[in-house]
Amino acid sequence: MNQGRTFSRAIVRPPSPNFFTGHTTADLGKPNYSMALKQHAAYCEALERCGLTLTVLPPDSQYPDSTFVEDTAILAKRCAIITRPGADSRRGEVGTIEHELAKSFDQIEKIEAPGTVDGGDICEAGDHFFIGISQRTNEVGARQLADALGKYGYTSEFVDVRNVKSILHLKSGVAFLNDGRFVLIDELQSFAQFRRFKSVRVGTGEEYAANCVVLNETVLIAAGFPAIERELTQLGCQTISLHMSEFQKMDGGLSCLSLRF
Ligand code: CIR
Repeated sequence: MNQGRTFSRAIVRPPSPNFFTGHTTADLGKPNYSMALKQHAAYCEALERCGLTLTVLPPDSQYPDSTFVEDTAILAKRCAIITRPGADSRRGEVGTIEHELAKSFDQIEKIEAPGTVDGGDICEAGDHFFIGISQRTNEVGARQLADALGKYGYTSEFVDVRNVKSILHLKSGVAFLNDGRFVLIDELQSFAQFRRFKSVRVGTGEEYAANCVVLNETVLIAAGFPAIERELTQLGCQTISLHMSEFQKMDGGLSCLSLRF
């Protein structure tokens, strides 16, 4: 498997002042809004350093979780798929995203009720996609997504993470590196879907850092997790580490703050 994908653009949306009212299972306290804005700005700057041109949507207080744009779409090279987020309160987030994506994608598919899919459950690995079935992505949605991807020549397989209590989405615990390796939390190491690949193990206490983002020649990684960062560097990855504390408080990782294509 060789990802070989070049990214040139991303859509982001800074958090709105009420983003602390969004969904969370983390017990890390209330996010500090001005710090969240600073962390988001640094994130945007890192995307630009990786060569991406950004579309910055205005904060949307109607949807407190709307800064987590990744959950609203799956952007493959040959098509975009608009999701139907698993949380009721997030369903309306897809409207502006679809409008935005119509400017760049000729082929747009949609997940329909009763299917639900959150983009955070979808791990792209070249022309193959791992589709997490989670508390947010249901089997109907996963099947619709697999069919939609299949229309464009992509293959996929399901990974049921409903019993992996430490993660909200599949990608909270896995990332695909360009060289065909997976970054994996311990609980996913034994999954048959990943056993056939080389992996980088994320140790105890560093699980949050499994959600890293490969962008062209660079890997974005959450700051404060030295063991995994050292390991990636030793594998030859060029890394940029970013402070994510305020988004972590709302169950958000690095990947969920952008839609990259
Ligand atoms: C939610 O629970 O929906 C948001 N507070 C966090 C979403 C994180 N999204 C992601 O990891 N892709």
